[in-house]
Amino acid sequence: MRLITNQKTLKGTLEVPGDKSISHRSIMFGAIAKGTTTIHKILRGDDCLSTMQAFRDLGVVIEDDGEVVTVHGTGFDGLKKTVEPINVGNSGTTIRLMMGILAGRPFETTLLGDDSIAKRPMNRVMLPLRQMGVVCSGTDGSQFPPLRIKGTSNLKVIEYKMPVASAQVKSAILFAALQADGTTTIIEKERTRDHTEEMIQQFGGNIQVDDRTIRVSGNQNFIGQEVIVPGDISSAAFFLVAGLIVPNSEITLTHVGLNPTRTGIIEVILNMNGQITIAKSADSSKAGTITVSTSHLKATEIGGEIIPRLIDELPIIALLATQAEGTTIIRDAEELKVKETNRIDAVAKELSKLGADITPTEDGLIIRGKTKLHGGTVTSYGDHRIGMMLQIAALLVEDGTVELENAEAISVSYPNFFKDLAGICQLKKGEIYG
Ligand code: SPQ
Repeated sequence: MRLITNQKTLKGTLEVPGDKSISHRSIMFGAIAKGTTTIHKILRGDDCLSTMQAFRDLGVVIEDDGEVVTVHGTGFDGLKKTVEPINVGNSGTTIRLMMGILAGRPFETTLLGDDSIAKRPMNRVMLPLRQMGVVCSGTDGSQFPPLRIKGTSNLKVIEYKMPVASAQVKSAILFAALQADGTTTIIEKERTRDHTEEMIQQFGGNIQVDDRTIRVSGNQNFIGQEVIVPGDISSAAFFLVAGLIVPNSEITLTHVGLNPTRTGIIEVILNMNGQITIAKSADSSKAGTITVSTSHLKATEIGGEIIPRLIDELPIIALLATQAEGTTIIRDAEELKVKETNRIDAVAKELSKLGADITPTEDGLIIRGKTKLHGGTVTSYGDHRIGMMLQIAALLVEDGTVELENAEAISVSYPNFFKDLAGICQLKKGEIYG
């Protein structure tokens, strides 16, 4: 696909689609609750559609009138053995969180997905679940999907010190713990996104969180709720960076989720001298309006506890760093190697093709700025975030064209990305991308 290039100004206001992490979890909690859950502004990206289909396969009735998604909850006990394997497509969140939900169901399920899912590590979830009594394994005894998982109605409680900072692993253990007798304790390596903990409370359950220690008891009952999904800061990130690096720009993003476990990118933008203002919505302290404008950026160092709070934004932050004066260093981000693709290698390789000065390291990237970008042919490696990052990079290319291979991957988290971007670029009909 031919990308939009050579933009001299970006202007406008946009509401990005619903948060992917919260959309997945709202379907999951809707299903395991009793009663009806209505979900507004849900993300209808491919990943969340996979989660919806997974629960339909398990016998949950889910309606979508195009506005509101209604989940007729069955409780954990009402989930039924599937006839066919559950196909999670490209979605790591779906497969890992489903493992926790299935941990307490006394039947066997096969979980499979696309080529990328077949390479993502699952031992991080299987090891704690096996300690709880679940029988699970990957292909030929490996840790890789397709996975077979046989849950038990006698789940054991555990105290689990997490070896990786991962909200997916934490959430899988939490879903299993909710079906065990007694109290499970999880100690996080670093604090990660806490949407599962928040939803346990929102759906009427109890959970204790004391810094990195989380305690949750089993056999809790959940009641259906009304959920309004805030915009995804991980999707907003592409427009935040576009507004900072394209000349003569000002972009406003409304109703963006501002959960502190997700807002690391805002701290980075401020550290880099980015012009950014945030107005929290009166009705919700965890959403707000963000405005950015073209900025004279300086390099920064990113590592330590902030990493889980911006892990999915690191590809687009790397692009931001190519337009900052000085050397930016990203460290402690080895988790990037096990996302939809190896994001350390993909970012370094593809941005270098466009003229960036960027070196991959064992746990991050070294980016020297400021560089002028040029045209070329690049690939998303089937990774939505790499694809969107490359389109934002292309906006800066004055001479030549940029061709993106595997652009369709973007629909995983942002089906209308190109349409929204065309609006901000103020492209007229006929001047459209593609
Ligand atoms: O669902 P998936 O494919 O794992 O999605 C990604 C993404 O970029 O959209 C990661 F590739 O986001 C994860 C995120 O990296 C979503 C997530 C969640 O909703 O709990 C947590 C993070 O993953 P992890 O492995 O750190 O727990």
